[in-house]
Amino acid sequence: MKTIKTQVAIIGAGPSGLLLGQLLHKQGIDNIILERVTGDYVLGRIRAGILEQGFADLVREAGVAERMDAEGHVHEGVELSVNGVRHRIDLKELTGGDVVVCYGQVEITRDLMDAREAAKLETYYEASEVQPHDVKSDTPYVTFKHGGEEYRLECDYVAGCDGFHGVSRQTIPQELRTEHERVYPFGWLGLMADVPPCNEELIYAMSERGFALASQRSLTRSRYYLQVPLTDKVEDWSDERFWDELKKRLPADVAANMQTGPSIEKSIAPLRSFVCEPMQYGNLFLVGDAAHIVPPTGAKGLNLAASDVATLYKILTRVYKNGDKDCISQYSEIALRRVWNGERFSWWMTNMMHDFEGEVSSTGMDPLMQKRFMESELNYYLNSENGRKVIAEQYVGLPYEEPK
Ligand code: RFL
Ligand code: PHB
Repeated sequence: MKTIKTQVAIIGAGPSGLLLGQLLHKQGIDNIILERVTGDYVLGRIRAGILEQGFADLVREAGVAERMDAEGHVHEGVELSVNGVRHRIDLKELTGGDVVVCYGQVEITRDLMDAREAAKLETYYEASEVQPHDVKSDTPYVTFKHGGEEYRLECDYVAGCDGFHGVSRQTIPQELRTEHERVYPFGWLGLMADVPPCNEELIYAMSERGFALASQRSLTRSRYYLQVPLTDKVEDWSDERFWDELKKRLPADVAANMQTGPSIEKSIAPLRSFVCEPMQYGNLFLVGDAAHIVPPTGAKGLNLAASDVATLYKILTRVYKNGDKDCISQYSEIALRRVWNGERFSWWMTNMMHDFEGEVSSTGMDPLMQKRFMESELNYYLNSENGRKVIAEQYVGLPYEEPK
């Protein structure tokens, strides 16, 4: 067994692990990342596209913002369409200046990987059997296998940035964690194509045929989503069928101008709300999807991961710079406050904009009554300036809380 040492062992080289690693490095805090798959595999996961300003600022603080600032597009507004009627939410005006940045998760991950390589920071890709040990003690360690060799990584802290299916959350004894979960009765079918976006800003569309989202990655690359039954398979959806259905769900004038083309990616993601409490156990911290999942309707998943990273990075900086070990215990509480807010917003947006027909309602209402209430709620919010302000404030993201 080969023994290696660092200050913070990071499990997972997704955006959470890479961003945390970069921020800690900037503060002179040593870290090693252990990742189960290859870097290329990580970059093959097409996911988020919308970054809150807080996230963008954090990427700038990490010194990795050059490409994001050059190629990312600032969006000052977002549209919601209700049965073909378009409503614009002016994010900038309603929030007093806040906006979101449209820049893909793949791109941000690649920028973080490049920066990590340039700084010659250690990352073990294709590390198998990763397992944290003794995380309640002052001498935790993580064992793993790499290139046919067994390793013992000794560290002060373990950051579990290993996503929903990772090993870190399972390290917290079952009787000490509570997992809250809601699985929605539909999924999102996503399609990427090298065609110009159908609109300058994103359009979230609620329609009689179900939900659709028109998003983008650049002026020449579009990302679209359709609500589909969980029983559907990607093979059921030819490109032609996708484009036809999308046009029926988006406002007619938008559909009329839509450019279509061959897909370069197509996949179905299930929708889930999930929170694990607490988010820490001794010297192990859960970060990002390892601790919580939101349905993508509010564009909050990656952004919540970033606020966890911000909290943990500030706490660890205090520990190493000021010797203030006591502040460690604040992590879970601070992170969870923002997580629950993002969870609630994502759940609410999902409820208002999707077709739940067929799901047995837990409210005791018949499905049509439930649907009418949702439509009424959505119309109320969109037709009132106060209502639009509530959506705008949440969409751009609440401020990060500073540790005490
Ligand atoms: P990730 O990205 O899942 O990375 C975890 C990493 O850990 C590795 N790993 C392990 N490594 C070592 N040992 C083990 N035992 C391991 N087990 C796992 C994995 O290989 C992986 O590399 O989690 P992270 O870093 O917390 O990042 C979270 C985000 O990826 C996620 O929240 C977002 O993608 C969610 N999301 C969106 N978020 C937004 O903020 N805005 C959006 O617009 C948005 N759109 C989306 C989304 C997620 C989607 N899907 C498919 C889930 C759209 C979609 C369709
Ligand atoms: C995306 O571009 O992938 C995207 C944008 C906004 C969302 C979800 C996904 O709410």
